[in-house]
Amino acid sequence: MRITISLLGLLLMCSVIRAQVSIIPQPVSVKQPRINAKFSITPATVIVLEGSNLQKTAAFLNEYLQQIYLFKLKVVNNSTSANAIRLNYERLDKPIEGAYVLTVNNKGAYIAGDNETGVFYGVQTLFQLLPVPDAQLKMRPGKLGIPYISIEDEPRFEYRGVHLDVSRHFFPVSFVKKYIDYLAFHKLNVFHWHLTDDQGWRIEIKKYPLLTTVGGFRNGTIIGRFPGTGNDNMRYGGFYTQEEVKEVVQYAADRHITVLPEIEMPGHASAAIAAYPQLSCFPDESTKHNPRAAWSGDSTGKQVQQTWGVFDDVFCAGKDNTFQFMQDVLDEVIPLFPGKYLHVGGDECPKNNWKRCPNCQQRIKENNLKDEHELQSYFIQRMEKYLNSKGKILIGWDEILEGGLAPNAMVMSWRGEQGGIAAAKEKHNVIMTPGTPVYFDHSQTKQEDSVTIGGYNPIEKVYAYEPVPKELSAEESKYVLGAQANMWTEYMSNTQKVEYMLFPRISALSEVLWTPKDKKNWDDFVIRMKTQVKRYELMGINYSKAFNFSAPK
Ligand code: TNX
Repeated sequence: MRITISLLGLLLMCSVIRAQVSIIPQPVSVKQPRINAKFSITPATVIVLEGSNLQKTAAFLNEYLQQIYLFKLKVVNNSTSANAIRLNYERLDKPIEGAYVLTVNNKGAYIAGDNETGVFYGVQTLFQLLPVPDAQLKMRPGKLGIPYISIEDEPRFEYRGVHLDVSRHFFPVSFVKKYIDYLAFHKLNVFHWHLTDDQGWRIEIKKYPLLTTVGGFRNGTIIGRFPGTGNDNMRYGGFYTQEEVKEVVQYAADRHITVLPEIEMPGHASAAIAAYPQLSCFPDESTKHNPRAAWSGDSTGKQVQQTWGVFDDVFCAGKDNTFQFMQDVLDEVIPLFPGKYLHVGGDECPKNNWKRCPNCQQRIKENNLKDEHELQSYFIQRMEKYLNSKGKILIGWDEILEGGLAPNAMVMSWRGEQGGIAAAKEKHNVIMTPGTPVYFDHSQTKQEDSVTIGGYNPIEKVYAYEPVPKELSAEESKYVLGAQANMWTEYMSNTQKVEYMLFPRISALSEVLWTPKDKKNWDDFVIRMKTQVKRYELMGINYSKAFNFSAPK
């Protein structure tokens, strides 16, 4: 008992000396003076733009202050006041993308990035130094005390991604923007937008309007876990116009996030085929669906799928029309996305149709291909040539290794890490997205109260993930550009569920991707998460409570 009391006293003393800061992801270096001094942000504080092009970043800071604390600051170009937050640049000669320093002392707050992204991240960190009012916002401090501190920070990996499948379920632009905000808050920088799949084509292509008017809608959806207990018999769908896509891409760019579009080929093509049956090896065959799953409406002809899984009706690799179509689609997609990568899927493409398709067999013969796996490789390589000629780098799921990797392709390793390891050894860049532990469609608790796809990826497992496999040498490890969590939405029909699956695991992921390996510490993370959860509540986020960060250890 006595020990507990004196320990408590010691803890209290410490907290007098140093305010507990809870920054996620944990920065590279955080130093606090041994005094509990604070700088106060009040409505009289000014934001000083000492560097160029920082108006937007200042506006973000103001937006946040307005939203949470109901006041905004004046933005000026110079001031000698100590009641100021200064935004500037440092190390312009040798910049590290996203690096920044943040200092708070008797001269006010100073944030300097190596570039604009760095300043933006510094501001994200500043948010986390502010006191967190309670979620009901009963008490909004008019004076925001932030502790004296000195932070130096930079990301561990250059690729820090989260994906969202908008085909299985469709989410409005407003939610996609929110999702992007969540990434930005965690200093993540790639939003992988999975735009096409068997259950819906979600991006407007002007040359092929039926892709969205027909391929963007299905006549029903199975109820419950596959094969389901029935079909809801409700027409379901939606798509993004090119104008909306541009809006999302700009919104992301303003938050220093690149949008990586995925246009699936040659598999997961049912929705495109429903719109343009000629893209199939067998245009006259009706769409096959699993007889165990209930079907809604017409089951003849080509149909958008109403259930989940892998389907045989894929893009025909024998017909030149298919390639023309794909190129036309890419011609419209490429200008919408300024990033250097374009994802072409390449996963889960059954070869059954190609085996019995005379055109595909002819293509195999003409090109001296060994089998249908090499035909898939031919398909991807042909698309790669096209993308490269337009200045884009092709990304594919790890199946693109089968039958020979396209020469400049980057690989997303999802079936474990083996594909990633093999690709890195072949000197190809790699993004690690292994199902265990970074598939966020898997359960976070063994007793989920709604249906998930299965699996078990609790936050502890996500936190413990190390993206660079032991099997790689130091040289080979350089090819691992980062990692990504994937959000497949078969069992997420609404935005609340997506948030529930994303949070709090996204916070753990951010530390996997940002924080130096030797600075990661689960116990410390748990302590910081207590505050992070309050921020979730403040932002009105629906998060999973599977892990209780407040429980005594
Ligand atoms: C596999 S990961 C898929 C997706 C599914 C997901 C479900 C990948 C490249 N393909 O089509 O939605 O599993 O976890």
